[in-house]
Amino acid sequence: MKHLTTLAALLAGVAFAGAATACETTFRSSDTHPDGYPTVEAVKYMGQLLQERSDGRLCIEVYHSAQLGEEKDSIEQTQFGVIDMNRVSLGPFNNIIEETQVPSLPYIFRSVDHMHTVMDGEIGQQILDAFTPHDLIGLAFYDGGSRSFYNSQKPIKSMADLEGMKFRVMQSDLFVDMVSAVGANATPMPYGEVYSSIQTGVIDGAENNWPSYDSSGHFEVAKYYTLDQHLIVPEVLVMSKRTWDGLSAEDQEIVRQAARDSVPEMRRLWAEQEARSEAKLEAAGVEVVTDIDKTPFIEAMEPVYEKYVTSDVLKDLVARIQATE
Ligand code: GTR
Repeated sequence: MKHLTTLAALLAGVAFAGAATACETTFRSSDTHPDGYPTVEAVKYMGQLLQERSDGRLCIEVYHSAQLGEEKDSIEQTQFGVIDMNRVSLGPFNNIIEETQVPSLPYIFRSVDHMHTVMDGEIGQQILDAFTPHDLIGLAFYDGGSRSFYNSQKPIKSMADLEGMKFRVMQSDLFVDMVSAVGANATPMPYGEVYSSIQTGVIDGAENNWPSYDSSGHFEVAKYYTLDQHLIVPEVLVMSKRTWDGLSAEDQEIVRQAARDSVPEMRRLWAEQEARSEAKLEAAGVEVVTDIDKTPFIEAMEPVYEKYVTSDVLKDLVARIQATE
């Protein structure tokens, strides 16, 4: 019996090693976040599903920590097919794909639940489909929590406190206008440059969710965090259309389904990480302002909607999101 068990274990080991080395295709997937971050782990999980469902043929290797470049550049590389897959915020797509501006509008979603309902349904599918003419296949949306302002200078207790301050935003014109709308100045720059820019005083702060504020270390140089929650901008997992076109229809379906099936795991990891980061940073001395009146912020965003929601497609999307319960 003992021998049999040992033999079974050995065989299982051989089978596993066989599967691990049998990858015919390994997709290179980019992520700006460090190893262990929910998005990185969710794509690895998708890789496991893919490997299982393709009898070990299709694999994913996640290049975390911006090893393949900052988001804007890595998106171009994905369009060219140099990078196979990319997990990115919708923000850096705003200047390229009009439809991605809608879920990136400040205060468009009433809550994370509202965002999930919208992005899991027809509207989300319409936005995923909008990637195709830009040489990308939209596979699934991931969570990015809600983003709020943090800075190195002072606690922001009302919109007036933001007057004249300088904040980094993602490379999207929409976010530049969003910051101007609340009376501050925006500097678009890659994520990797934010820490030193705050440290050297080039900017006063930035805006992000709890897990990114934590993992980027920005809290070390900007300890005032105000939960105005101006954005609930989803993140997206895309595949290069070049890579996609090289797959059989059957493999395309396996990829699509594995991406979809990684979403619940991503949301589980996200919820855990959000709670962990919040507790960690509060213990580290971050000063959080929670009782902020969001109404003036919401009202101030009207010119942003007027400037960006101009085409019929976007007007329709905004109206449908607002009508979604
Ligand atoms: C994070 C997001 C990243 C990146 C970053 C940023 O929340 O997950 O994809 O967009 O923010 O601000 O650049």
